[in-house]
Amino acid sequence: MTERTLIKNLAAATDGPVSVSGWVDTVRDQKKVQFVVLRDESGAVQLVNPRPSDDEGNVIPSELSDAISGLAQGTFLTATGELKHDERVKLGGVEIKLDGLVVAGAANPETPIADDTGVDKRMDWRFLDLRQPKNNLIFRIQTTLEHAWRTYWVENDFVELHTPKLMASASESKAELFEVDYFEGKAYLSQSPQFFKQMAQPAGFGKIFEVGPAFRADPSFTSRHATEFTSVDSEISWIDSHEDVMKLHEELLVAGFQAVKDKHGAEIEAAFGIEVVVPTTPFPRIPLAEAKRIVAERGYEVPRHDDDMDPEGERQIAAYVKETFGHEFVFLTDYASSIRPFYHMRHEDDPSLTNSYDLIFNGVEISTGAQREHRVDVLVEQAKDKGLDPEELDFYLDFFRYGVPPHGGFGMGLSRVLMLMLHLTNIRETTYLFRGPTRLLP
Ligand code: AMO
Repeated sequence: MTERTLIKNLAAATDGPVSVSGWVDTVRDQKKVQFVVLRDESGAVQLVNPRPSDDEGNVIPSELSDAISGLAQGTFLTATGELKHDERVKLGGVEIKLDGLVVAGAANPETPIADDTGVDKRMDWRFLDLRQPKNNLIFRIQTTLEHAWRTYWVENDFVELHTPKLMASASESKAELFEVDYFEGKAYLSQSPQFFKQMAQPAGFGKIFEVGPAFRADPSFTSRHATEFTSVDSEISWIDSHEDVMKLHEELLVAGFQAVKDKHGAEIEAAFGIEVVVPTTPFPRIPLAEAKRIVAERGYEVPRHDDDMDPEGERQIAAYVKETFGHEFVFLTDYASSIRPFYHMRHEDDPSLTNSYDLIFNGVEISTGAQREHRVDVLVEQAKDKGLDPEELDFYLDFFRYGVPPHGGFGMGLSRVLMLMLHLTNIRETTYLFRGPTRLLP
């Protein structure tokens, strides 16, 4: 049997016998000739079968013609035939004149989703939804993005870690904690690699990164929250302030966006109608208090119930930054201690503020970063200040008792970055299999 050729390689192949494997996109079953558009992971090609006829032009039934007539959309098959270059063929300038078909997995004739199906039902049938070239492209972009990040980290001597996802305690808010039975006791699913990526600093690793799952028992049904998401984390030693973390963060993003633009820029423009903009550095930085003043001047008052920026405030400040600096990113810095975790370092001269930031991209938070408090006595006080019991945190506090360098880092939601890069409005689109309060399948 002829070896399989990927569809994208047909244009460069010479005319002659060829074999392709994929799934049926469409069948046009005409009286004199049949066309099948076959798709694989690399593209689509037209298969053609002129129906055999007798001298008077009457069509003679054939097994191949019957097989084509019976093909349901979505059927996976291997097709063999003669490759022919023909400029008139709109789809890639080639077609394959069929000799035979071998069906590997037939599809049910009724497809449960269509082009106008809503996002939740599409998620029910995610494997069918992902056959759409546009959706498939999202995950090729994700691969390129992660690869570029990894390349950056590796070239800059970062160590890759895989921290445990089964934990003895919370690492972020106790409210969003998944509890699981663990033999005679309980364990918790990791909300963030926070404690263990910090541990790598007294462990002497210097610079680390992790791309891994994080779990949050967040009951909300927003377009940007999941109960399980991929967290992109990095942590570095010997920083002077969160400024050093922001520098790392922006360099990493530039490397990732440049790689995506180079490899997929044209495809993204064709599929999503947008241009990937490689951000310039430095990204704008605005202290949170000033950001609030700016959005107030634009006529939006961030609700008073906490000291944070709400989603509308994030959109407003992003609009301001876009108008003023032409930038899609902005670091909001120096968050109030009242809304930051106990492990954020506070300003030397004003303990009501932290050495921290949120990174906003196209109006949505994609990341939190900070310098960590590494002085154990201060850390204990800050934990108490937050109503935490230092004894419960003893394993973590030990990391700071035997020598530790100043350090900091960030955590970033992978699906959010992709969603905002592609101007999509829901992380369900950029998550391979979304997990939410009412979704555990598929
Ligand atoms: P934070 O809790 O802000 O910080 O999370 C960091 C980033 O992770 C993403 N994210 C989520 N994505 C989808 N669904 C969720 N439920 C969800 N929760 C968070 C967001 C967010 O900006 N330990 C700190 C980080 C650090 O300081 O290094 C942390 O987890 O993109």
